[in-house]
Amino acid sequence: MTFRTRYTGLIDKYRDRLPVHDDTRIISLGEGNTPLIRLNNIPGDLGKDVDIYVKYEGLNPTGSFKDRGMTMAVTKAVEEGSKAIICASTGNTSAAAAAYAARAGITAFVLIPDGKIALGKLAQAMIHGAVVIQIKGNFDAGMELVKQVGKEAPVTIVNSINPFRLQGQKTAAFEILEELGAAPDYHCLPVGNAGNISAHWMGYCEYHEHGIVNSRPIMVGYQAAGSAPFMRGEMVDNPETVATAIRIGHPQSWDKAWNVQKESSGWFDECTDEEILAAQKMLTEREGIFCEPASATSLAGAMRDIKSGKIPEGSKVVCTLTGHGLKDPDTAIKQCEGSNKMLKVDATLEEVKKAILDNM
Ligand code: AN7
Repeated sequence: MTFRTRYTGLIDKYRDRLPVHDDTRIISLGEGNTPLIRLNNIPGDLGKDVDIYVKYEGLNPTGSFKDRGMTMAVTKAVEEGSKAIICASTGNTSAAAAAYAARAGITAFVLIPDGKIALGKLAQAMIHGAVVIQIKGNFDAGMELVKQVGKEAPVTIVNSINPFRLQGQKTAAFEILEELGAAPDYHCLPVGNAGNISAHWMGYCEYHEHGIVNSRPIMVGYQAAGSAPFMRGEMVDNPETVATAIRIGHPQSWDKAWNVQKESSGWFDECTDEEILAAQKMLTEREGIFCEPASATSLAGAMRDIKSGKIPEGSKVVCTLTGHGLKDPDTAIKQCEGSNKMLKVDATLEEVKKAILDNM
């Protein structure tokens, strides 16, 4: 039996393509290397001959794609001598910042919208020992405050306006290209600040420019209908959606994302909360894959565009599932309220047997 080399995170794997030095102390939790899962049942359900893969970023160490960016941002912050990091967050960035700061032995300050982040994410920020600053305002307000306080206090901003974040996140595109051996025809992502779609495009372009692959995908960004500035063509002041991760009205990577759309001949679209939740449920029930609501936006949009033929049959489609379903247990349980599969019976053989036979 031969043993493989231990996987030690994406900076180690892609250090030639990332801004680190040989002696940089790398702050890693083994992020990256997430599975690209081919959907078995949903294409048939849609009645379409398409190949759909989901990149399950929820399997990163803190349960979202943010770890890819955070390993880079915190590694560089520590290299530069920073003792504290700060971010505004709809939840996942704060969870990642808290964990990587703990790993590095520095302080994390996280600004979150009071009452509007999913329970799992709040638990993560708290248990990792971040200083949690709940603001009576939304993500966009928090982001503005972080930008201002970053000028006045000795803290490193680790939101995606920190360019090292996107450097780390571009590695997801590398992994997809390596696994598929070529670019997919379409890559669909949920869009909030639009950092991730921009980072993926950077990664695709980098492998293309270096001749490692000879094609690039069409990039498609889906937003939640109540928080869809790219659809409106302008900033949205009071974004609302069940997908709290992407409850963002003033995207920080606005220009970058429009460039991605133009250069890749892609498009933006929006999904209603109902479509998002239906896609989340379909993925759990039909494929056994549990992602958080925001993540299901990529699949919700892709399914609609596949059904309409905008994404034609014969296409190879990758949907990024940005975060794990366990991040938001409340919404998951609410989705199943009134389910006839939740039974309460007496603790007797007879009752349990009846419950089984009645539900076969
Ligand atoms: C699950 O955590 O902005 O378009 O503060 O958590 O790169 O912003 C989260 C964003 C998609 C959108 N899916 O990515 C934050 C935060 C999930 C997310 C997005 C987020 P971007």
